[in-house]
Amino acid sequence: MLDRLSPQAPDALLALIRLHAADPREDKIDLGVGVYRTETGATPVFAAIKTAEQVLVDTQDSKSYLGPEGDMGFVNALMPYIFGADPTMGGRISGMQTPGGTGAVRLALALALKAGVKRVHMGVPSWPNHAQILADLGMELAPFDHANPDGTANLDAVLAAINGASADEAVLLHACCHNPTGIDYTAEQWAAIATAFAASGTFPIIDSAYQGLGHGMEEDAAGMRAVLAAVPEAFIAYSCDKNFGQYRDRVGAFYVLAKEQGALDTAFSNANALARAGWSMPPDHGGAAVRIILRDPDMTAQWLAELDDMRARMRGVRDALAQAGTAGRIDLTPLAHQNGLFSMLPVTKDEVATLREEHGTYMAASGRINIAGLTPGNLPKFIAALAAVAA
Ligand code: PLP
Ligand code: TYF
Repeated sequence: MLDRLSPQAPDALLALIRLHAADPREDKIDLGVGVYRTETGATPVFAAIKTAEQVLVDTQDSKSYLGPEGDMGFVNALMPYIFGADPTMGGRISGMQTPGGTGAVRLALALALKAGVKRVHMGVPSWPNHAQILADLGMELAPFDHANPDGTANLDAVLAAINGASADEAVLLHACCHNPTGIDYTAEQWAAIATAFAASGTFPIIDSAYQGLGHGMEEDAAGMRAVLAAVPEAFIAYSCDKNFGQYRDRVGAFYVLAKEQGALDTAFSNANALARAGWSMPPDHGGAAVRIILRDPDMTAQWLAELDDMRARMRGVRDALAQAGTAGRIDLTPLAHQNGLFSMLPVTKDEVATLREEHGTYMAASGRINIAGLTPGNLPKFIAALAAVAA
């Protein structure tokens, strides 16, 4: 039977991890997979998480099953950070825990499919897994251009998608720190997007995987909140894997905004059934650590300070790149106005290969770089390599 299977390409981003690890050059530079790194290239566990994990070890008295919804203390403690001062919007938002943001995106799209959505409009390029999950669910992807050639977000394209979508279609947006471009909608653009969703009745699915890595926890949620304030219904897929540094512990949540409580209950009875058929229950540890942090003011302050440091360091790298001006034909100045872990460089696949082979500099074939892979130590080398290759 197994001979009926054909080999599949590995995840290109995850494959880069191995390629980089196998490179013996000491001055190699890893700008591949999206994890935060310090100035010394480390991806440490947050101190606030370490403290919370110790509390968890000391106080957890059972590892018995919870349920498909996971740790509701975690799910609810996050809500003020995501949704603001009225975190349930008058009892219209509820959530459940998922295995990472990936599980949340999967659940959002599977539930949309169950509710009759067959086609999802999405700005491209996007995180590659969005398209893979849609394909796996047998849903159609209707792509539009996320950005204009001048590096601004393409408002006309997203408005056309929202206004043109039919009742069996949805529009998927990144809440902030767009992966892979770093190009986010401005506040004015979000306002126009919210108005279009409200007027058209098109269903919004919002993926928030990087809250706090752009301009701040509140600032990064503002666009999404503008949409939620304007619409009757929406799905939100959330990840804590970047803003709490929990990557491998797979911490995420799925939220639904509905017209009223009865609709929420029905939505979650369906979401629970989908979760049971997929992973049964989410892993507990990382979500429990987040809950412990968010219920303790000191740990919360420590977490927010660590997030501030991450954000400031990435801003510093962006500013340093922009100050360099150009590298060869590449204009680096737009990177200062982009957000989060990623930006795209206008390099060819061949140039990406040359950067890797001749300069030990690893990035996605698309030209996406992980800003946090750059440090004061390797930035001059990176700019020189880029100038040499993209002459
Ligand atoms: N959504 C986007 C846009 C992402 O870039 C990622 C990747 O990290 C995810 C969701 C999934 O995150 P997680 O690692 O929590 O599954
Ligand atoms: O885009 C990235 O690098 C992150 C991490 O299948 C990631 O979002 C990459 C691929 C993947 C899961 C997470």
